[in-house]
Amino acid sequence: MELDSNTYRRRSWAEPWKIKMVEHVKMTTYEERKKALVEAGFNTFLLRSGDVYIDLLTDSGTNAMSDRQWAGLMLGDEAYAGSENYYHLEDAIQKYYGYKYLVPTHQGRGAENIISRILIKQGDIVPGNMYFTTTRLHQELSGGTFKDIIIDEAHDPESEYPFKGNVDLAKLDALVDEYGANRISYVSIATTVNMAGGQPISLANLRELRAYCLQHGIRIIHDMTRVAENAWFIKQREEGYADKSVAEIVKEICSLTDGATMSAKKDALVNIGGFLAVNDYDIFEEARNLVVVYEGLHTYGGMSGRDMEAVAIGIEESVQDDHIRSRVGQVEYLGNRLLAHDIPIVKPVGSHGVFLDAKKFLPHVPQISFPAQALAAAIYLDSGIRTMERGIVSAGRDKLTGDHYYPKLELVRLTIPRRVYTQAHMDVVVESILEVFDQRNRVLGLKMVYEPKYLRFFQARFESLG
Ligand code: P71
Repeated sequence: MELDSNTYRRRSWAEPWKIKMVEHVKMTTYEERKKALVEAGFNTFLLRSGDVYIDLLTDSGTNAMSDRQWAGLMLGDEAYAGSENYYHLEDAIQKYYGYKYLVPTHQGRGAENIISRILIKQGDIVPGNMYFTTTRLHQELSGGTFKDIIIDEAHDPESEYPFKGNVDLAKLDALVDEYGANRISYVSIATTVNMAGGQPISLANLRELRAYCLQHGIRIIHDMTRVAENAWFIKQREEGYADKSVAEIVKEICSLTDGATMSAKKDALVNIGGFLAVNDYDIFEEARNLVVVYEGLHTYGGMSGRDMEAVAIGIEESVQDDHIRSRVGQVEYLGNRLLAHDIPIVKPVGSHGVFLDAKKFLPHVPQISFPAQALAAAIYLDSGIRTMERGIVSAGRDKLTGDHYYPKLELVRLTIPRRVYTQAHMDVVVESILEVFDQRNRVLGLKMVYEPKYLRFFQARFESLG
């Protein structure tokens, strides 16, 4: 029998790897989980991971490294200065992202601190496609004020717009009119937009933004934490990109920006690491000077040589079409199964996780009783699955009025680590969410009893209202 040459084409998003080593996970009883949850003050950040069955807290630093990356660790050159691995990392960043100069940092927020200190002056405005917690805090600590210029669709969980990470240029233009371009430090562009549910920006929108910014002399700083995932959505959804590789699209995105902060703990498939990359030599020089104050020498930032090697290899693996297809495919599998049961989630399904709409899930819990925090606690109690609040607790308080921000999006994030869990794990997650949905009337909300000053969601403590 003659087989058509297409017969062997991979049809499913099935993983392009097999498992060489396993890590056992612990199953717990309801009583054990209840005790752990009370001890953690109903905050999933405060649970011990030994009490967690499936850990969907974050995709940050929770990735499984490949055999090539583990082998790379053995090539760590732990010289204090000028480590060979620094040069490998520099090569990878130039080759796959196209940025000229590299300043390594211990993780993303290290790079955010440095670039904010360099580019933001007291009283400046920093527009961006939605805030991210650590990014905005560093902008504020440097004297800046973040302004959201993302399109309105991004704040609507029901909108199926394919590029909910896009910028509304009219919103940016209004800021330029009001404050003048010279008070705008830079435009902060994230790929993909985490707090909107892992939503992408299109290349058409980024190109338009670039033209506008060039005209007004405004820089674009790229939060490239999940750039390969953003590129995959462009390949799937944007006209003219179906035949381009993810690697080509990633490079094109980067080419439309002036510099980038990166948390390598996400896209780049490692457990720790990050960097600042810029094209302007003067900014590089200043960053290279500041990094020795906050992170470490300019050829390691906060990373060991072996960490830098793992990042360099991870960057290369992260832009392979097969890898990204399966990574996003798994997230979509989970999202589509929940949608089939009419569970309210942010649509379209995002790149790094599925986001439950807590306002719709628990309509009887007012936002001031922290519905997303309460829902994350209920899911843990049901099954030992750990998720993360991305709502009013994460949003924090307005630095001027001291009042809570009341974000439109009140979400629970089921974040999928890369190359870690199986389809069967995703099925267990669906079972648990359906169970909690059936019993949602029993979830009554929480009261905050301890509130830290910075990034309160990490360590805040709560008590149950019933
Ligand atoms: C995530 C994280 C890690 C995190 C950070 C803050 C609160 C809870 C969890 C980190 C990001 C990110 C984007 C878009 C910068 C950072 C900071 N995300 N930009 O999603 O998603 O990077 O953690 O390496 O410092 O769980 P860093």
